[in-house]
Amino acid sequence: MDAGAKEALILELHAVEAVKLGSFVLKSGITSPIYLDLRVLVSHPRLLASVASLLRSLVPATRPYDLLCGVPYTALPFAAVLSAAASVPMLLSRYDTKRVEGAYRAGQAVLIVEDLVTSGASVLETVAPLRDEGLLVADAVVVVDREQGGRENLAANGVTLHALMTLTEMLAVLLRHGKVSEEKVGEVRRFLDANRKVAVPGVPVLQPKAAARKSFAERAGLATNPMGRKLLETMEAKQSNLCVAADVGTAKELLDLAAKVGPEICMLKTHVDILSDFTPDFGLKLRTIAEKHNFLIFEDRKFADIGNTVTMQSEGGIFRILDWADIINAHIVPGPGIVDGLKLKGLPKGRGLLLLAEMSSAGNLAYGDYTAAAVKIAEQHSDFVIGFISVNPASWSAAPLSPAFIHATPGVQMSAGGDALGQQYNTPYSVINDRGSDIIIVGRGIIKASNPAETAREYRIQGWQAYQSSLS
Ligand code: 5BU
Repeated sequence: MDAGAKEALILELHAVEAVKLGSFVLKSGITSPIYLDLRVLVSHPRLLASVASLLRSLVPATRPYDLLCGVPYTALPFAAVLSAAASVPMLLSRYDTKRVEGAYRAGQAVLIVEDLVTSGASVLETVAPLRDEGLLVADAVVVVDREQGGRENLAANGVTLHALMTLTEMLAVLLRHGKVSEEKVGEVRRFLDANRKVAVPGVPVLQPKAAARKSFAERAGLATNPMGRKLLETMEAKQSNLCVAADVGTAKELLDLAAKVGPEICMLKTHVDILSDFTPDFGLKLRTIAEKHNFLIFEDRKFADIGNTVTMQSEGGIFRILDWADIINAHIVPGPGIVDGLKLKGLPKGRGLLLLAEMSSAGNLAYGDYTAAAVKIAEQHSDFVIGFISVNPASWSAAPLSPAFIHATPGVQMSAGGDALGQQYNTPYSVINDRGSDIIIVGRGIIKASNPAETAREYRIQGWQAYQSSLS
């Protein structure tokens, strides 16, 4: 939505008294100096229709949905108006009976419609019965994001929030138009700062791990797998928590890139199966560069089969991955047997394994119990598993994870955003400091830059500064 339309909408919401100032106890139990009452929109059908149509425009065309579901009660008319205007059928998700009313088939995608999000608890209450019926929920549209942890709580549950506006944006417009005083805005800002993370019962809250964080050097001493220790020591020695994703089409380009970014990185990530000119000496050539610049090689093969098959896939074939990759990774979908299979040949060669506990792409299914299962498997195999592919490890369950485990996070660029195929980007600072990860994995942000070596240096500095500020 452009700035002019947003401003007009905010002023209209104010005119119909949807914005109330005073002292209010919210559903989550906190007392707020501002209350947004979007129920009043039922008395203003033209405004209701325009809000519904704006909500519809929030969802990118790349994220199609089959059904709509409003969160009771305020958003039900929003969803109904949107449903009628867009000819998209609607469902009712009843939190009293936990039943879903309306016609649907398992596997259909449902867009959640909500008026405002504080902690995200109401959205999650609505999502649960839908998912129990086999429906897929990846997106929620909302009029106002109160910026109090809802976005993060929802993301931790696999739901991407799309908001028409934030509370901060709303206040800025009202202040500019003399509808609220500076003093009141200050009060609301202080309130927001003090209540950035409203918990949802049963949902882990985003909590920077700053206080509990140990340095990479200390953690190297705790590592049980030699490759995990080597990675942490390399990070400390090079003052780098940057991994470049070398997603180029040929071995020649990859080796060139490795030589250029080598001094800046702790690890180079490869997808060997995208190289059109792969030859068996590729591994040796890459290892020579890795030794020269002191970085580790991570083949992002994402093994995903039964133990017996992955043993063969990792050791043999054309690529002979275990001959040259220091670190490999695996999905946990097949269960712990996949780790046993990879360990069989990988551990004697001194390799390390990262488990995919989360993914960076929109609508992915690795969250909640799945992430918890990855942690459990890692703990049972801490001789071989060195850590995780993580997106928001700070939001994982309360049980403390051994500091020896390393978190590596893809989906990183200098500014947040995404690509046309579902990739979602966070900034180095957010990934390391807010989300509690250790390593930033950067692909196109570096390899498509006009000067990859210089850009890698900038990312290394950003990543390292974020790490340092998370220690203090
Ligand atoms: P990008 O160009 O920075 O978007 O590249 C990201 C890289 O990380 C790319 O090689 C992906 O295959 C890889 N990746 C990812 O993006 N998201 C994930 O959840 C995992 C890997 Br696992």
